[in-house]
Amino acid sequence: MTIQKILTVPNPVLKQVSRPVKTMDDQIRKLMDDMLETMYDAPGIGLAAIQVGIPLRVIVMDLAGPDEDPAPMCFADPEVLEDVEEMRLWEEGCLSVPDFYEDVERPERVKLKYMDYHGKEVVKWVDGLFATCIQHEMDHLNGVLFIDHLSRLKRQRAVRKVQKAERDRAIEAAE
Ligand code: K2U
Ligand code: ZN
Repeated sequence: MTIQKILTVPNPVLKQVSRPVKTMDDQIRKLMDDMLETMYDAPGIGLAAIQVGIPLRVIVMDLAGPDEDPAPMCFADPEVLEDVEEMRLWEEGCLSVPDFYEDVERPERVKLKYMDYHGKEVVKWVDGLFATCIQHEMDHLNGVLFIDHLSRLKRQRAVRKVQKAERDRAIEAAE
């Protein structure tokens, strides 16, 4: 398995709309395996394929706590079939917008349809952190970042903060 580089804002690749997988095969499973290794290394609890530069509708997640056994989940071509009116506020972060966190409101439950690691179709309702995270990741598949749900001022602050941190790292590395 291979750890991939995670793209960060303002990389325009992150704004691309990803293509459907349609059928599961070993190449997609290898991508999912690499994404899981990349996510655990970051560390994070979710990752969309576009974040490692692959414009395919593939997501991996693991919501297990630090004292629990890993519980990796893989999703291909996920769709939200239904959601609820009740909204939930959650302080979100993103591996493509490092060290920036802001509250985002999303439907607290969604009915999800997707193809699993073995190509089986799954339909189920999810809620809590699962609902928040899968909606955050599905936004990535449509070229949308969580900062796109914020005011322009907050979004600009986030991008400037990431760019400054990357400049400072480059200067430190050159010294
Ligand atoms: O898309 C990503 O970069 C993965 C996010 C997933 C996430 C976003 C919002 C809310 C929950 C999860 C990263 O895992 S960000 C790191 C993180 C971890 C736990 C809770 C919040 C953020
Ligand atoms: Zn993200």
